[in-house]
Amino acid sequence: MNNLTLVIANKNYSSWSLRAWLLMTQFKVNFQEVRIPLDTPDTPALMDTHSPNRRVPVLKIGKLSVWDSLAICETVNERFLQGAGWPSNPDLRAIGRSACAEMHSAFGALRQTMPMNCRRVVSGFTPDTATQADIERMLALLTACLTQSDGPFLLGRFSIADAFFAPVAIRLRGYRIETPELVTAWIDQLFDLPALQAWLDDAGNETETIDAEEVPDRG
Ligand SMILES: N[C@@H](CCC(=O)N[C@@H](CS)C(=O)NCC(=O)O)C(=O)O
Repeated sequence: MNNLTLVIANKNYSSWSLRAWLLMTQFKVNFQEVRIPLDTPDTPALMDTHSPNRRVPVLKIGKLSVWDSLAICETVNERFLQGAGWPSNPDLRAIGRSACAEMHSAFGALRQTMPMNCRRVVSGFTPDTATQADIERMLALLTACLTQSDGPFLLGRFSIADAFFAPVAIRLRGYRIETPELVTAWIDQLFDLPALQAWLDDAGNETETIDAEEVPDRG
């Protein structure tokens, strides 16, 4: 057993945790998992124990803590995947890095009004104007990646980009957003991965509910 521990939150809700977990699981990196349920009286103390910024995911490599999902994915790629987390084509790598950076720094409305919720399919969801604009940009970005790489994953083979956008795939399905054929095929590919299925199964078995993350059905 190596000395890697990935600290995550609820699998049902934690989109940031999913990114790091999916990359490591799909690439068969051995790690132990520590789960901190969000929004409980114990959450702040547990976060203090495991995370320098009270957020997860955190990857512990021996005494070293790496926080933030993008930093974790890059570190895992560098230390454990010999670079296989990104495609070998430098143009696709640059596109993938741009896409992940955009995911990290934008899409605020989509994140806020369409929280990831692995257990739910929300009916009657109508995006507001800002969310609709985020959805349109998202679909354009996903389509551009799939067109440029020729699929079936965003940059060809499964990469950090797919790990990063997996929560988006879950949201697009979960809020019943209409997607172009190319994007639908990518979502199907992702959902077919045993690693993602394992995460979804675990999420389905969790018992905690966070009301603020539960978007009501509207018909
Ligand atoms: N940009 C950070 C965001 C991490 C983040 O916001 N994580 C949430 C869980 S999804 C968290 O730890 N929240 C702490 C809390 O709600 O107490 C990343 O990419 O890792």
